[in-house]
Amino acid sequence: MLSRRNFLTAAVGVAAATGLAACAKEDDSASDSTSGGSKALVLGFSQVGSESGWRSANTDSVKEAAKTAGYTLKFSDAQQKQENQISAIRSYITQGVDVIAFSPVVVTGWDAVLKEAKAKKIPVVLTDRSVETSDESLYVTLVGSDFTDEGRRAAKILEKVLEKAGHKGAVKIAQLEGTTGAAPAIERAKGFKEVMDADHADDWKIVVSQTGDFTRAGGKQVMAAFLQSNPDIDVLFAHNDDMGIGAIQAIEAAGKKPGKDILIVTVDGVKDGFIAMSEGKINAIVECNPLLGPQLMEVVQKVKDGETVERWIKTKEGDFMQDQAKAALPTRKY
Ligand code: GYE
Repeated sequence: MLSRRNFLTAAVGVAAATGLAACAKEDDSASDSTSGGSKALVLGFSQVGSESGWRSANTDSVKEAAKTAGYTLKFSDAQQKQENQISAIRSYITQGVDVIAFSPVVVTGWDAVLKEAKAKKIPVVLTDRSVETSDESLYVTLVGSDFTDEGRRAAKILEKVLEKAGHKGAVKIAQLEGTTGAAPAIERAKGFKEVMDADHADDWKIVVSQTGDFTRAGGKQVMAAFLQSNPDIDVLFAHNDDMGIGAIQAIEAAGKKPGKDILIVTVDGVKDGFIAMSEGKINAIVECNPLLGPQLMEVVQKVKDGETVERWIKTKEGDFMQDQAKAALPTRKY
Protein backbone atom coordinates (compact mmCIF):
# COMPACT_ATOMS: atom_id res chain seq x y z
CA MET A 1 0.00 0.00 0.00
CA LEU A 2 1.30 3.43 -0.84
CA SER A 3 1.32 6.00 1.93
CA ARG A 4 -0.57 9.22 1.39
CA ARG A 5 2.69 11.11 1.21
CA ASN A 6 3.84 8.88 -1.67
CA PHE A 7 0.59 9.53 -3.40
CA LEU A 8 0.83 13.25 -3.04
CA THR A 9 4.38 13.18 -4.35
CA ALA A 10 3.25 11.01 -7.22
CA ALA A 11 0.26 13.25 -7.89
CA VAL A 12 2.52 16.26 -8.13
CA GLY A 13 4.62 14.21 -10.56
CA VAL A 14 1.59 13.44 -12.68
CA ALA A 15 0.63 17.11 -12.70
CA ALA A 16 4.13 18.07 -13.76
CA ALA A 17 4.27 15.36 -16.40
CA THR A 18 1.00 16.38 -17.97
CA GLY A 19 2.15 19.98 -17.89
CA LEU A 20 -0.03 23.02 -18.02
CA ALA A 21 -2.86 21.61 -20.08
CA ALA A 22 -4.40 24.42 -22.03
CA CYS A 23 -8.06 24.05 -21.24
CA ALA A 24 -9.18 21.52 -18.65
CA LYS A 25 -12.93 22.11 -18.37
CA GLU A 26 -15.27 21.33 -15.56
CA ASP A 27 -18.88 20.24 -15.38
CA ASP A 28 -19.72 18.26 -18.45
CA SER A 29 -17.52 20.18 -20.83
CA ALA A 30 -17.84 18.45 -24.20
CA SER A 31 -14.77 20.01 -25.71
CA ASP A 32 -11.59 18.01 -26.22
CA SER A 33 -8.61 19.54 -24.47
CA THR A 34 -5.13 19.21 -25.79
CA SER A 35 -1.89 19.17 -23.91
CA GLY A 36 1.23 19.78 -25.95
CA GLY A 37 -0.45 18.34 -29.03
CA SER A 38 -1.62 15.14 -27.34
CA LYS A 39 -5.25 14.69 -26.31
CA ALA A 40 -5.98 15.29 -22.62
CA LEU A 41 -7.32 12.36 -20.67
CA VAL A 42 -11.12 12.48 -20.44
CA LEU A 43 -12.54 11.45 -17.06
CA GLY A 44 -16.26 10.93 -16.44
CA PHE A 45 -17.04 11.36 -12.73
CA SER A 46 -20.41 10.61 -11.18
CA GLN A 47 -20.70 12.10 -7.70
CA VAL A 48 -23.20 10.86 -5.08
CA GLY A 49 -24.75 14.24 -4.39
CA SER A 50 -24.15 17.24 -2.15
CA GLU A 51 -25.58 15.85 1.07
CA SER A 52 -22.84 16.85 3.50
CA GLY A 53 -19.80 19.00 4.23
CA TRP A 54 -17.67 15.94 3.50
CA ARG A 55 -19.20 15.66 0.04
CA SER A 56 -18.62 19.34 -0.83
CA ALA A 57 -14.95 19.02 0.19
CA ASN A 58 -14.67 15.82 -1.86
CA THR A 59 -16.21 17.45 -4.95
CA ASP A 60 -13.87 20.45 -4.69
CA SER A 61 -10.88 18.13 -4.29
CA VAL A 62 -11.82 16.07 -7.37
CA LYS A 63 -12.42 19.14 -9.56
CA GLU A 64 -9.25 20.86 -8.45
CA ALA A 65 -7.07 17.77 -8.89
CA ALA A 66 -8.49 17.09 -12.37
CA LYS A 67 -7.65 20.65 -13.35
CA THR A 68 -4.13 20.38 -11.94
CA ALA A 69 -3.60 17.11 -13.80
CA GLY A 70 -4.84 18.72 -17.03
CA TYR A 71 -7.69 16.26 -17.56
CA THR A 72 -11.02 17.02 -19.20
CA LEU A 73 -13.51 16.34 -16.42
CA LYS A 74 -17.13 15.48 -17.12
CA PHE A 75 -18.78 15.85 -13.74
CA SER A 76 -22.32 15.13 -12.64
CA ASP A 77 -24.13 15.21 -9.29
CA ALA A 78 -26.64 12.36 -8.80
CA GLN A 79 -28.53 13.97 -5.90
CA GLN A 80 -28.24 10.72 -3.91
CA LYS A 81 -30.21 8.76 -6.54
CA GLN A 82 -28.85 5.55 -8.02
CA GLU A 83 -30.83 5.93 -11.25
CA ASN A 84 -29.17 9.30 -11.85
CA GLN A 85 -25.75 7.75 -11.37
CA ILE A 86 -26.57 4.93 -13.77
CA SER A 87 -27.66 7.36 -16.47
CA ALA A 88 -24.57 9.53 -15.94
CA ILE A 89 -22.33 6.46 -16.30
CA ARG A 90 -24.25 5.38 -19.42
CA SER A 91 -23.75 8.79 -20.95
CA TYR A 92 -20.00 8.61 -20.22
CA ILE A 93 -19.93 5.22 -21.95
CA THR A 94 -21.75 6.65 -24.98
CA GLN A 95 -19.35 9.59 -25.11
CA GLY A 96 -16.41 7.17 -25.00
CA VAL A 97 -14.51 8.78 -22.11
CA ASP A 98 -11.08 7.32 -21.25
CA VAL A 99 -11.89 6.41 -17.64
CA ILE A 100 -15.06 6.45 -15.52
CA ALA A 101 -14.84 7.14 -11.78
CA PHE A 102 -17.76 7.18 -9.40
CA SER A 103 -18.71 7.12 -5.77
CA PRO A 104 -21.62 4.65 -5.64
CA VAL A 105 -24.54 5.86 -3.53
CA VAL A 106 -25.43 2.28 -2.49
CA VAL A 107 -23.47 -0.96 -2.74
CA THR A 108 -25.80 -3.12 -4.87
CA GLY A 109 -27.30 -2.89 -8.36
CA TRP A 110 -24.31 -1.90 -10.49
CA ASP A 111 -23.46 -5.03 -12.46
CA ALA A 112 -25.48 -4.23 -15.59
CA VAL A 113 -24.04 -0.76 -16.19
CA LEU A 114 -20.53 -1.87 -15.25
CA LYS A 115 -20.79 -4.68 -17.80
CA GLU A 116 -21.71 -2.08 -20.44
CA ALA A 117 -18.54 -0.14 -19.57
CA LYS A 118 -16.46 -3.30 -19.72
CA ALA A 119 -17.90 -4.20 -23.13
CA LYS A 120 -16.71 -0.81 -24.41
CA LYS A 121 -13.33 -1.35 -22.68
CA ILE A 122 -13.72 1.72 -20.47
CA PRO A 123 -12.01 1.11 -17.12
CA VAL A 124 -13.96 2.00 -13.96
CA VAL A 125 -12.37 3.31 -10.78
CA LEU A 126 -14.45 3.44 -7.60
CA THR A 127 -13.83 6.32 -5.28
CA ASP A 128 -14.94 6.79 -1.66
CA ARG A 129 -17.57 4.02 -1.57
CA SER A 130 -17.47 0.37 -2.64
CA VAL A 131 -19.90 -1.89 -4.53
CA GLU A 132 -20.93 -5.51 -4.09
CA THR A 133 -20.46 -7.44 -7.30
CA SER A 134 -20.18 -11.09 -8.32
CA ASP A 135 -17.65 -10.12 -11.00
CA GLU A 136 -14.54 -8.49 -9.57
CA SER A 137 -13.30 -7.60 -13.05
CA LEU A 138 -16.02 -4.95 -13.37
CA TYR A 139 -13.92 -2.32 -11.63
CA VAL A 140 -10.18 -1.80 -11.36
CA THR A 141 -9.69 -0.38 -7.90
CA LEU A 142 -11.27 1.51 -4.99
CA VAL A 143 -9.69 4.72 -3.70
CA GLY A 144 -11.20 5.35 -0.27
CA SER A 145 -11.40 4.80 3.46
CA ASP A 146 -11.83 1.71 5.60
CA PHE A 147 -15.31 2.40 6.98
CA THR A 148 -15.43 -0.74 9.16
CA ASP A 149 -12.32 0.46 10.88
CA GLU A 150 -13.89 3.90 11.34
CA GLY A 151 -16.79 2.17 13.14
CA ARG A 152 -14.36 0.30 15.37
CA ARG A 153 -12.48 3.51 16.09
CA ALA A 154 -15.76 5.24 16.99
CA ALA A 155 -16.45 2.55 19.61
CA LYS A 156 -12.91 2.73 20.97
CA ILE A 157 -13.03 6.50 21.25
CA LEU A 158 -16.43 6.26 22.95
CA GLU A 159 -14.73 4.27 25.72
CA LYS A 160 -12.47 7.28 26.33
CA VAL A 161 -15.39 9.72 26.13
CA LEU A 162 -17.37 7.75 28.73
CA GLU A 163 -14.37 7.55 31.00
CA LYS A 164 -13.73 11.27 30.73
CA ALA A 165 -17.37 12.04 31.49
CA GLY A 166 -17.21 9.73 34.51
CA HIS A 167 -20.10 7.68 33.14
CA LYS A 168 -20.51 4.40 35.03
CA GLY A 169 -22.74 1.41 34.34
CA ALA A 170 -25.20 0.82 31.49
CA VAL A 171 -24.86 2.90 28.32
CA LYS A 172 -27.93 3.51 26.16
CA ILE A 173 -26.82 4.35 22.64
CA ALA A 174 -28.75 5.96 19.78
CA GLN A 175 -27.29 5.46 16.31
CA LEU A 176 -27.92 7.78 13.37
CA GLU A 177 -27.11 5.70 10.33
CA GLY A 178 -25.97 7.02 6.96
CA THR A 179 -27.88 6.42 3.72
CA THR A 180 -29.50 2.97 3.77
CA GLY A 181 -27.50 0.51 1.67
CA ALA A 182 -24.45 2.80 1.39
CA ALA A 183 -21.05 1.30 2.19
CA PRO A 184 -20.16 3.82 4.94
CA ALA A 185 -23.51 3.23 6.68
CA ILE A 186 -23.26 -0.56 6.55
CA GLU A 187 -19.61 -0.73 7.50
CA ARG A 188 -19.50 1.95 10.21
CA ALA A 189 -22.41 0.20 11.95
CA LYS A 190 -20.64 -3.14 11.55
CA GLY A 191 -17.30 -1.98 12.96
CA PHE A 192 -18.96 -0.28 15.92
CA LYS A 193 -21.04 -3.37 16.72
CA GLU A 194 -18.00 -5.60 16.44
CA VAL A 195 -16.23 -3.78 19.29
CA MET A 196 -19.46 -3.45 21.25
CA ASP A 197 -20.20 -7.19 21.05
CA ALA A 198 -16.63 -8.15 21.90
CA ASP A 199 -15.95 -5.75 24.76
CA HIS A 200 -19.24 -4.27 25.95
CA ALA A 201 -21.87 -6.99 25.62
CA ASP A 202 -22.88 -6.38 29.24
CA ASP A 203 -22.91 -2.61 29.51
CA TRP A 204 -23.58 -1.01 26.09
CA LYS A 205 -26.83 -1.28 24.17
CA ILE A 206 -28.01 0.36 20.94
CA VAL A 207 -31.56 1.25 21.95
CA VAL A 208 -32.54 3.03 18.70
CA SER A 209 -30.98 3.10 15.25
CA GLN A 210 -32.32 4.70 12.10
CA THR A 211 -31.10 6.41 8.96
CA GLY A 212 -30.74 10.19 8.77
CA ASP A 213 -29.49 9.91 5.16
CA PHE A 214 -26.19 11.68 6.00
CA THR A 215 -27.96 15.09 6.08
CA ARG A 216 -28.44 17.71 8.80
CA ALA A 217 -32.20 17.80 8.28
CA GLY A 218 -32.35 13.99 8.53
CA GLY A 219 -30.24 13.99 11.70
CA LYS A 220 -32.43 16.62 13.34
CA GLN A 221 -35.72 14.96 12.48
CA VAL A 222 -34.69 11.44 13.48
CA MET A 223 -33.03 12.58 16.71
CA ALA A 224 -36.19 14.43 17.71
CA ALA A 225 -38.12 11.18 17.27
CA PHE A 226 -35.47 9.22 19.21
CA LEU A 227 -35.78 11.63 22.12
CA GLN A 228 -39.53 11.16 22.20
CA SER A 229 -39.34 7.36 22.29
CA ASN A 230 -36.16 7.16 24.42
CA PRO A 231 -35.71 10.27 26.56
CA ASP A 232 -32.97 8.53 28.59
CA ILE A 233 -30.38 8.14 25.78
CA ASP A 234 -26.80 8.48 27.11
CA VAL A 235 -24.86 8.48 23.83
CA LEU A 236 -25.36 9.38 20.18
CA PHE A 237 -23.21 7.71 17.55
CA ALA A 238 -23.83 9.56 14.26
CA HIS A 239 -22.32 8.18 11.06
CA ASN A 240 -21.33 11.70 9.99
CA ASP A 241 -20.84 15.19 11.40
CA ASP A 242 -23.78 16.70 9.54
CA MET A 243 -26.31 14.33 11.11
CA GLY A 244 -24.63 14.96 14.47
CA ILE A 245 -25.04 18.72 13.99
CA GLY A 246 -28.71 18.28 13.07
CA ALA A 247 -29.15 16.08 16.16
CA ILE A 248 -27.56 18.76 18.36
CA GLN A 249 -30.37 21.13 17.34
CA ALA A 250 -32.97 18.50 18.29
CA ILE A 251 -31.25 17.81 21.62
CA GLU A 252 -31.14 21.52 22.47
CA ALA A 253 -34.77 21.94 21.41
CA ALA A 254 -35.63 19.15 23.89
CA GLY A 255 -33.95 21.18 26.64
CA LYS A 256 -30.88 18.95 26.95
CA LYS A 257 -27.17 19.73 26.69
CA PRO A 258 -25.37 18.05 23.77
CA GLY A 259 -21.91 16.83 24.82
CA LYS A 260 -23.00 16.64 28.47
CA ASP A 261 -26.47 15.12 28.91
CA ILE A 262 -25.95 13.18 25.71
CA LEU A 263 -22.38 12.31 24.74
CA ILE A 264 -21.79 12.52 20.99
CA VAL A 265 -19.34 10.72 18.71
CA THR A 266 -19.42 11.41 14.96
CA VAL A 267 -17.40 10.55 11.84
CA ASP A 268 -15.84 12.85 9.15
CA GLY A 269 -14.08 15.77 10.84
CA VAL A 270 -15.37 18.60 8.65
CA LYS A 271 -14.91 22.16 9.86
CA ASP A 272 -18.44 22.52 11.25
CA GLY A 273 -17.92 19.28 13.18
CA PHE A 274 -14.76 20.71 14.69
CA ILE A 275 -16.57 23.95 15.55
CA ALA A 276 -19.30 21.99 17.37
CA MET A 277 -16.58 19.99 19.13
CA SER A 278 -14.72 23.14 20.20
CA GLU A 279 -18.01 24.41 21.64
CA GLY A 280 -18.24 21.24 23.73
CA LYS A 281 -21.24 19.86 21.84
CA ILE A 282 -19.50 16.91 20.16
CA ASN A 283 -17.21 14.79 22.34
CA ALA A 284 -15.08 13.04 19.73
CA ILE A 285 -14.73 12.74 15.97
CA VAL A 286 -13.33 9.89 13.90
CA GLU A 287 -11.72 11.42 10.83
CA CYS A 288 -12.68 10.40 7.30
CA ASN A 289 -10.63 12.29 4.76
CA PRO A 290 -12.55 13.61 1.71
CA LEU A 291 -9.51 15.04 -0.10
CA LEU A 292 -9.24 12.10 -2.48
CA GLY A 293 -8.75 14.10 -5.70
CA PRO A 294 -4.93 13.89 -6.08
CA GLN A 295 -4.87 10.14 -5.30
CA LEU A 296 -7.72 9.55 -7.69
CA MET A 297 -6.09 11.43 -10.58
CA GLU A 298 -2.86 9.52 -10.13
CA VAL A 299 -4.69 6.19 -10.24
CA VAL A 300 -6.75 7.27 -13.25
CA GLN A 301 -3.57 8.05 -15.18
CA LYS A 302 -2.06 4.68 -14.31
CA VAL A 303 -5.23 2.86 -15.31
CA LYS A 304 -5.31 4.73 -18.62
CA ASP A 305 -1.66 3.77 -19.20
CA GLY A 306 -2.48 0.12 -18.51
CA GLU A 307 -0.37 -0.05 -15.33
CA THR A 308 -1.30 -2.40 -12.51
CA VAL A 309 -2.79 -0.75 -9.43
CA GLU A 310 -3.77 -2.13 -6.04
CA ARG A 311 -7.38 -3.29 -5.57
CA TRP A 312 -7.95 -0.96 -2.63
CA ILE A 313 -6.01 2.25 -2.08
CA LYS A 314 -6.81 3.20 1.50
CA THR A 315 -6.92 6.69 2.94
CA LYS A 316 -5.06 7.43 6.16
CA GLU A 317 -6.88 9.27 8.94
CA GLY A 318 -6.88 10.05 12.68
CA ASP A 319 -9.20 10.49 15.68
CA PHE A 320 -9.86 13.64 17.71
CA MET A 321 -11.09 14.22 21.27
CA GLN A 322 -12.79 17.42 22.42
CA ASP A 323 -9.67 18.81 24.13
CA GLN A 324 -7.84 18.77 20.78
CA ALA A 325 -10.60 20.59 18.88
CA LYS A 326 -9.58 24.21 19.43
CA ALA A 327 -5.94 23.59 18.56
CA ALA A 328 -6.80 21.53 15.47
CA LEU A 329 -9.51 23.85 14.10
CA PRO A 330 -7.28 26.38 12.30
CA THR A 331 -5.39 23.60 10.55
CA ARG A 332 -8.48 21.82 9.18
CA LYS A 333 -8.53 21.96 5.40
CA TYR A 334 -12.18 20.98 4.88
O1 GYE B 1 -18.97 10.22 5.72
C1 GYE B 1 -20.69 11.46 4.63
C2 GYE B 1 -21.04 11.56 3.21
O2 GYE B 1 -19.09 8.27 1.71
C3 GYE B 1 -17.43 8.73 3.32
O3 GYE B 1 -20.70 10.29 2.67
C4 GYE B 1 -18.61 9.23 2.60
C5 GYE B 1 -19.74 9.69 3.49
C6 GYE B 1 -19.39 10.73 4.52
O4 GYE B 1 -22.28 11.96 2.97
O5 GYE B 1 -20.61 12.70 5.25
